[in-house]
Amino acid sequence: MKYYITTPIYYPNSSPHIGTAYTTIAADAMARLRRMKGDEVFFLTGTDENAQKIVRTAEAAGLDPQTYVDGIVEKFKELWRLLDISNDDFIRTTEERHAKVVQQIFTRLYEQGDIYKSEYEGWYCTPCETFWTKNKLVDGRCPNPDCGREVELLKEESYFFRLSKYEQKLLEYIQENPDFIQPASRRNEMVRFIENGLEDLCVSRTTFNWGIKVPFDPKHVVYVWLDALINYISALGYPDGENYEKFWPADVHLIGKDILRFHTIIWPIILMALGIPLPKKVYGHGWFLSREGGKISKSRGNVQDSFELIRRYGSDPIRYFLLREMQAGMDGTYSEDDLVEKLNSDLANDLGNFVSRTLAMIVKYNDGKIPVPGPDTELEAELKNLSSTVGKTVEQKMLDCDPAAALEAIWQFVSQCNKYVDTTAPWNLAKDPAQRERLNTVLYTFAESIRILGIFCAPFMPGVPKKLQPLLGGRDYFRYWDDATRWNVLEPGTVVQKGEPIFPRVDLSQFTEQVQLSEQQDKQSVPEAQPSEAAQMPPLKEEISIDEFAKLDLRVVKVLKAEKVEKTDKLLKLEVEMGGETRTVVSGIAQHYKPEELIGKKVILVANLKPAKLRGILSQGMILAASDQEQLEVLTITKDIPTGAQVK
Ligand code: ME8
Repeated sequence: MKYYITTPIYYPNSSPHIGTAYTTIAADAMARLRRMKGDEVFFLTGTDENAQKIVRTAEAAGLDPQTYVDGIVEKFKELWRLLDISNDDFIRTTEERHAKVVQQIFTRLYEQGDIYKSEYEGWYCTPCETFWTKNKLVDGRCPNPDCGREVELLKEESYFFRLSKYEQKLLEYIQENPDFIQPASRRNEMVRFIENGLEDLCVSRTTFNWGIKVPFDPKHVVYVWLDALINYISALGYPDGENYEKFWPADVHLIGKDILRFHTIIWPIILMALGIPLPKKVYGHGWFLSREGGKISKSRGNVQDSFELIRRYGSDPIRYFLLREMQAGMDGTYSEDDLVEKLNSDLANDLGNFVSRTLAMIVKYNDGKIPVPGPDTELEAELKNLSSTVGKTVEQKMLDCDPAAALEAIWQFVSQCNKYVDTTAPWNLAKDPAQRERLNTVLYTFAESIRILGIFCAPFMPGVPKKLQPLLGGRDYFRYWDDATRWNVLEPGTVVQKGEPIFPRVDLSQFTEQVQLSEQQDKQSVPEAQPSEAAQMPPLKEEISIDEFAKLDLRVVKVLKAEKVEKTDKLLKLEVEMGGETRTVVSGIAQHYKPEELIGKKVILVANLKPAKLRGILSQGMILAASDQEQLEVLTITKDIPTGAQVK
């Protein structure tokens, strides 16, 4: 079987971010699974470089567009490398192999009468690279709900593409091929849009010259969307390349919902006009939103440096979090807090602990050797059945472009594995020599479950099998998907290693403290050698004015309740009272105070600090404390000053 999957080609107008990364990671997981199933896979990604907005951004950066995009494209490639993206090709629309196909197609469509010359008078949104008619604008601005920016009036000679001619044919195609536009909710949206009538599309520009020239009329450059969509076949060597023959039509174009219209109207009509088959599926997934609610996007400026995130957590946890968080047909929410929480609960705790504790038991009870198993009981049969159900579910869910559901199924297996440990209680079996054979079966089942988990995780977190391989004796057991539903693969006698935890727990505060410290250090001039006592003192911060200080709202509050935050060593959850109002505050003081020591104390709260979620708890402010590296003391008020009083 062959499998061709694509991502959008991204605009290299700024560095890639988490949202962009989602589509690429999801496509990568699908491609990896199909390869593990033995399919011949072609996985394509790339960059969309001939956009007007690129010209503007490059100008603003004082660079020519080519130099500008060359720099950003390197960042995309580097990010994909760091995130273990296994693309087979990377297409850039400034490459000759692409431009020549676009020119060929443009000429052909012109010659057969599907493209004609006329004059365009209307509006253009450069950030969206979209033409709009006046009646579509909202308050004179871009009607795209995620944009709403200013549009520009264009009046220029242009070529037009006869979308209207194909309206009925496209509608019929969509009705007859329900799988073509997915998820189904998005299909209905597109059908309604087409039924409202398609207007011919302006497909060339004359007011700038960055882009692919219309070969027979070179003062025109081809409209960026017509140019970009063609990448899906130019990369295969259309019209006569070997890969084109082999891989077209694509199995899936995976994209975000923002660009569904281009992919399910303009693109199929280009293909219909050329008389070539349509892609089997266009899947428009939701967006990652920030916790405040807006789409994570370059223009909103709410993106976190992806390279820094990888430095902090590594590629696998980021891949896991993004894939698990975006439920089919919905938007997902991204925050670093939630990422850390998932890493600690699902990866360090559920998966990582299962691996460490079971390997430790093989080491302890059988000198690290995988034993010869005895007969199965119902417990083993149950685990085996589940592994084959999960294997099938994951395959289907990934064909449906739903990695979140696939991971959910895998985590049912993880949880069943943990239950198996608790139910079989090998620590009791080990005490009774009569139970030796049963213990061997259990230890053997542990090792097999680890092998199977390695296969299940491989498409989603390619680092996991690499970590497990040396622990299970060094052989690569993780290449074929179907081996996950086969048992008794490991050879008894194989020596396992306990190793380091495959996913160590992470505390977000370790990074925020690091950042604060390095920011402070950055602000200091190079320090002279200092006397030893002063060297202990953290450097002083920049001077501020009294007005800046006055912005801080410090208040006296009373601690009503205090408890440890589950699964953390450092955090206490406090309930404090301030002039009749109660607030929840999460504070990193658990190593210095028992919860009961704080109850009834009057302490000082930074009351106007923006609330932040820590371990899923909304913390509404911060308690003041003095500390050095070893000790910490919460600042308290000993006189009878009422809560709510200001600290100045
Ligand atoms: O539209 N959540 O490029 P682009 C999820 N060049 N996915 C997101 C996202 C978010 N917050 N932000 C971006 C273009 N994406 C055109 C495509 S294809 C022939 C031309 C992902 O750089 C999502 O896949 O604006 C979205 O469709 C794509 O990035 C847009 O990338």
